[in-house]
Amino acid sequence: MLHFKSVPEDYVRQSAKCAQVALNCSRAAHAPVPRNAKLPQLAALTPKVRAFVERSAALCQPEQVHICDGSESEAAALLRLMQQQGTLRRLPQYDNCYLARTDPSDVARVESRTFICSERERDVVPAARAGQKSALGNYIAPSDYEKAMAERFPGCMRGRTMYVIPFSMGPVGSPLSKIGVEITDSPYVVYSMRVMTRIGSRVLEVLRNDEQFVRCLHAVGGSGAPAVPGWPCDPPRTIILHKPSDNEIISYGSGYGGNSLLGKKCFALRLGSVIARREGWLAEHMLIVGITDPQGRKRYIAAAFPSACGKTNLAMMTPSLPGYKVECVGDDIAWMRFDKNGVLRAINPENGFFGVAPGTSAATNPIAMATVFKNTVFTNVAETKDGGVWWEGMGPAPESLTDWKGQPWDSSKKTPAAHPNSRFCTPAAQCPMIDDAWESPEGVPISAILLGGRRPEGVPLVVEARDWAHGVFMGAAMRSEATAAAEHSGKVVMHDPFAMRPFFGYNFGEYLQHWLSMPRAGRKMPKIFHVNWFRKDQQGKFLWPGFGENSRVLDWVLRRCDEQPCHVETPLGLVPAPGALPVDGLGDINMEELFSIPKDFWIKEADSVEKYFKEEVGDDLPKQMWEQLEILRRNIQQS
Ligand code: OXD
Ligand code: MN
Repeated sequence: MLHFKSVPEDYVRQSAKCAQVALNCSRAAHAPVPRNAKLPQLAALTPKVRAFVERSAALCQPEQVHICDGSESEAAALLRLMQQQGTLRRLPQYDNCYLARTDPSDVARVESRTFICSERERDVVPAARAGQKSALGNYIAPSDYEKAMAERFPGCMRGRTMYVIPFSMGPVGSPLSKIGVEITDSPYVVYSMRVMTRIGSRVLEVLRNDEQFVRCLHAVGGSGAPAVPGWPCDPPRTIILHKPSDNEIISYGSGYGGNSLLGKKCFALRLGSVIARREGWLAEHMLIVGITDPQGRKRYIAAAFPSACGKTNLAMMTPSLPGYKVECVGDDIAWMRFDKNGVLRAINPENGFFGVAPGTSAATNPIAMATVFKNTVFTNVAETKDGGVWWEGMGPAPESLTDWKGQPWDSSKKTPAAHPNSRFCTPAAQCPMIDDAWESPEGVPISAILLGGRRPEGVPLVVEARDWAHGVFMGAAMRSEATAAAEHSGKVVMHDPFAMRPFFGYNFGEYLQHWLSMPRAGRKMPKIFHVNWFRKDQQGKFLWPGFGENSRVLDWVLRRCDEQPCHVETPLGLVPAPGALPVDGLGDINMEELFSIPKDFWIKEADSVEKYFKEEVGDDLPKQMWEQLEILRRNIQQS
């Protein structure tokens, strides 16, 4: 619950009045909003939403309150306002595209300052880390949670507009969707939430039938003139708090990405995973794609890769194998639930792509390139002289550029022109290969689940799990090189189980138990595979071309889903039988090295997984995971 005891009743009443005239206020203060803009009145809010808005206004003391209706005119007004404030620059090269530059200390998710609150630490942190820092979830006690809020929120929106964003994760009204209300003082967040989720009056309508929603309170913080014009923030005091028991998310100090677009990681994954366990489904860091084979059969797969490991590229893949077609349902998050026929069905709870820009090019992801040059906000990419964008990996650098910090840049510079975690925020509906069923309320049927990461050494291109429990073990044992999406640096290989390490909303041991509990009579369990597009040879060269050529791996995966006997057993699981992976036309692929299972490497890998399980999970690790580790060890020893 928010604290507002010390705020006079009067203020609450006044803020309520404010809401009713907010658009008029903002018209006077900055952005002109068309007169015909429709404003849902505060009085028209459901009682719980209204109470949340009033309490938040009383706490944060904004100058005015604006309830977002999600209209086009509202979006246009926000864009005008942000250009006036210096948050966005229009990019005249493209249609309705904008560039934002953040404060250089507000560029990525801040995992070290992201916490989950519960009465019992064990709800969040596995047994082995009781009272210590855990790699699998930062715990905060309720009293510290309250204190963190009390130190930051009172009066933090003075002189600013408080926006109220009703949003739906998933198609509005779908039985698989969930609703949130984000309160924020950042117009950039409002505009981005409009792209990444479904917002506005139609969402409030759904709330009229069911008052359940997740309360999300976000403030950028900072006072006085911001260090970067149009980007107020408070990096030293940034904090992201989740209280699953109260369906509450609180975020202060950062305006960027998963720290501030609270529907994404905070709701859809951290709170989502808690809700999913409670209700018997799965909220996962996974892309979803539809694949049509040359016979015209369509199947869907979901895939969990850590941030910046090519989820968006796979989700938008142009398959190189003739006769195949890939269509995109989502590139980051999947909510999956078994239906009454025992089929696992997935929705993408998002409405847009918040993709990593560097590395995206006509060669690596032509579909993304065909998607992002209209109606897009780019953040922290470089700008060309003529009002276009550029990032590392897009193609040859234009002669002169302005880098992500607004400084002149040319290729002699040692620093990158675009920040490695620079992003495009673009509507999914305009992706040329968006799947026809991407907004289907019942979700798409999932035939296979892929897990993977960046593993330069030792890990084969593709391995099929022998059964569900083995697949869960593969997910638990996942590791990957660190990425720029969070505040880690360097190329360390980190444990990242299920690509969810930064996103678990509850005890990881219980999460594994939840996955293990999925098989039931009458359920058609998807097959689970581990893939690694990133294995390198002794010279540091990738052994596999990746991108569209990954369709060759998908072809094998789908044949295995049909139970075709195109596999052989290995100590790690099932891999393609010799000749079963179509590599014709690829030139010299060293299949032996690509699929080799070096004994020394795997002994060390098993040791590292054991150490991780012991040090990070301990007594909460389901015993099936220890059994699977033993099977792995035995298989490796005998190989
Ligand atoms: C993301 C991430 O932004 O995983 O999608 O970091
Ligand atoms: Mn992600």
